[in-house]
Amino acid sequence: MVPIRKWLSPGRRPSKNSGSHLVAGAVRTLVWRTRLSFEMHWRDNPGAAGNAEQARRERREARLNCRVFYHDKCFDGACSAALFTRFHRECIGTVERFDYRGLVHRAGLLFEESWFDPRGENAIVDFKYSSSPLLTWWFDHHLSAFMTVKDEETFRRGQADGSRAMRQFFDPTYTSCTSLIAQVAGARFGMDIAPLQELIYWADLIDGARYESATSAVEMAEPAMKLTLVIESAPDEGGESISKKFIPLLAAMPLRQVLEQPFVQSMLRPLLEKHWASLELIRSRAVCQRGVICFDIADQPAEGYNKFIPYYLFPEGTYNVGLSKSSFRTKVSVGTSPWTTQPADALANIAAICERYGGGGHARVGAISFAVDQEEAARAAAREIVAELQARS
Ligand SMILES: [Mn+2]
Repeated sequence: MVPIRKWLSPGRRPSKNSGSHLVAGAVRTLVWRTRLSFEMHWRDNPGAAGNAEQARRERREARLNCRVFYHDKCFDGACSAALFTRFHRECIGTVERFDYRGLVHRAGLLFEESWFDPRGENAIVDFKYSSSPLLTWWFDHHLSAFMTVKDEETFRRGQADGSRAMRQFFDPTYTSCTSLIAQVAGARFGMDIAPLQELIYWADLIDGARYESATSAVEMAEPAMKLTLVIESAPDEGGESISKKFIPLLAAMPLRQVLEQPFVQSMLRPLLEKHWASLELIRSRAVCQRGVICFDIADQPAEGYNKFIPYYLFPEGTYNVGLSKSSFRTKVSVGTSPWTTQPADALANIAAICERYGGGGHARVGAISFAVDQEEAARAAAREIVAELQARS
């Protein structure tokens, strides 16, 4: 039998001096008496109470769960999970609870079948497809969305026979997964997405790295920029990424209000201090000659820096070559300014340059990793690449 003390929880005990609390106290006594009579009834008819208990358990289990897998430590990933949840609540309504699991890219299997909830719904947003029959929802905009041919065939079959046509959506022409979900929710499910325009705008801008200037990318004046810094760089708490804490907030309030949350402010402060310190360090080392910005900060190990800092310091630079060191590698980073006025066909292929030194990347940015103790080899490579890029101008 439940002890009476449990019903009269101390935190909710009415105070003696307040009139409204006297009323509350009377109501509480009434509730208490009703429960007491139920309790007595239960003792007299244990069979009836057993049935009631079983019915309660069944009701509880019938409240379905949706497990949402999302791209962890990514602004668009967190926004996608937030928008998906709001869409599901407003337009679908088949589940009562949502729980979230962040995913990161890694070698080997990305999903384990046991992660999917076999009785509720399962969703993946802003991350690769899974051909598990337990996958209900999927939204993605990455070109490399399918890990295997079988995965892609499973997806196409579900679209062709209509069984998943209104549950799984893939369109790599979208800049962010957030904007893809918004488009589908609005056009195909009738959701009012007008209140989410701010979220969609910033997810597109940040996931597409379409910053209007190095100043906006480095000074991070906009709330969305600071939120991205926290979501992507704040250290884990209790072995868990903090991006999950943002999901209930992102589609529920303006971004400025998310930023004002005390837990966000306390995580932001040390990250901004590190950011400004790395800006000053690079400022003290960097030079720009013949269109190439170069700097060497390998003597001050750190876990990364904002990659737009070189163009913030030298807006006239076309390329940058940086030598840095972290706990696990010495790195030569090579990049092209996103704001360069040079025609695309005149620009160097950075991936090809980095590949010659055992590194790789994309046409505009790339990197070469060296072992922590191979600083001199990394420095020599950086010097050669600077000379090669300067010779182009
Ligand atoms: Mn994305």
